[in-house]
Amino acid sequence: MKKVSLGIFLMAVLGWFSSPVHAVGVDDTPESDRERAHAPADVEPIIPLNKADETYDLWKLIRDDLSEGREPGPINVQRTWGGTGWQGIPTFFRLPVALVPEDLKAGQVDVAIMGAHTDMGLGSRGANRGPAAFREARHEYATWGEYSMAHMPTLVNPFQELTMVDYGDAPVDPLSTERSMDEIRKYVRDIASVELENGERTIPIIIGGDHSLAYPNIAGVVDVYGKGNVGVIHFDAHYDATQMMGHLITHGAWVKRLFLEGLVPGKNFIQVALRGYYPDKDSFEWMREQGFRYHPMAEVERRGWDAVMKDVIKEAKDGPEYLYISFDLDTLDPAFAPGTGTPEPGGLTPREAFPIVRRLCAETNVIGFDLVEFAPERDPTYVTGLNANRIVRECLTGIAMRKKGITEEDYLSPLTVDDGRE
Ligand SMILES: [Mn+2]
Repeated sequence: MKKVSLGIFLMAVLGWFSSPVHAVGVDDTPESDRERAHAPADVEPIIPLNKADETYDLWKLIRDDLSEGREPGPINVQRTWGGTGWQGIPTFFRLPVALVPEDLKAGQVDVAIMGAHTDMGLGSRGANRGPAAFREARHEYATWGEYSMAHMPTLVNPFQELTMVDYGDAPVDPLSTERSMDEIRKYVRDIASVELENGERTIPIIIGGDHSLAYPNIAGVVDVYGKGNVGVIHFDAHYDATQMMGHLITHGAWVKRLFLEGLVPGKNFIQVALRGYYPDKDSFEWMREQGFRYHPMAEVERRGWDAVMKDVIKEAKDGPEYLYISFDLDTLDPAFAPGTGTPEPGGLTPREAFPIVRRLCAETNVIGFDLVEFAPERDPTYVTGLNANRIVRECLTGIAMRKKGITEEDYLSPLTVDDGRE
């Protein structure tokens, strides 16, 4: 009995089991009652919500005067022309704010960064403070506004090349992942729907929040670009295609949902940095059946990062026209990202992760990006925050390179990559 409880506890924490059979895999005695313990069909398992409660929809009710008395367009809320990373009103990178899609259109906004503070899909909390901590940028010295700095290896400054805004946070019911999904999906769709005069669309970047929100993020861009037209690069220690305790959406179930709904073809789903204990044997077999392409850390150990990175970028180009990147911070080794829900030793270093994110954003047609599972209260030194910040900067640099027409493979500035001596 004790053994079973411990097993279930561990699985709950790690989001571990891929089917009811595995849920009881710890106790495999054939006569186990637990093994047959399905919920009786005539029992309603959910306590209904009280729709008469005046706070029922409060979390998603939007003010109706957001555009009143002003021209549409991004709103700069900073008092100074620029400043240090920790100075000013905490918007993402101290960018101007946009409140409605008309602001994105009027400002011809290339990239809209949005927070989504989901935290119930984890079973191991803390990611709901991710967007706020990212905006706060406590130890991020890089300056902003008129003083913004170029990315050194490429000498491209995304803050000069791109028009970007902080689009605020998507509404999230802090007590329900399920209720939050449609709202997040709608906000992502709103952003991606904005057509720009240069023929592109506004790119949503979503700062999480637990990984459940990758489902509405990807569904939201698929609503705009069409089913089967968006490939996904999924950076993660875990494969996130299970279902646990009957929940059809959690931070470990969003991949399964995408497949159940036929939103992304298997061949165009590429996983990078898998390790630890999940996926297991059955899960790897399922992934192969679905046609997944996967690059676990075992492959990195055997072939080296450069070879794997090259293959991922090649595969990313061999698929649909549009690409979405979902970056779980546990991709990075816990040495560099302890502030995350399910840290897993043996991960990528920042030196490996930065170039692949930048190159994908520069060399392929990335139309959406999320950075998830930033749990700042488990991050006493803010090293996770620094790396989270930089991962997003690498992607912004890549998007800026693409906009400038720098799409050659693995571009680096000849000036900064070496000192020019033979
Ligand atoms: Mn994940």
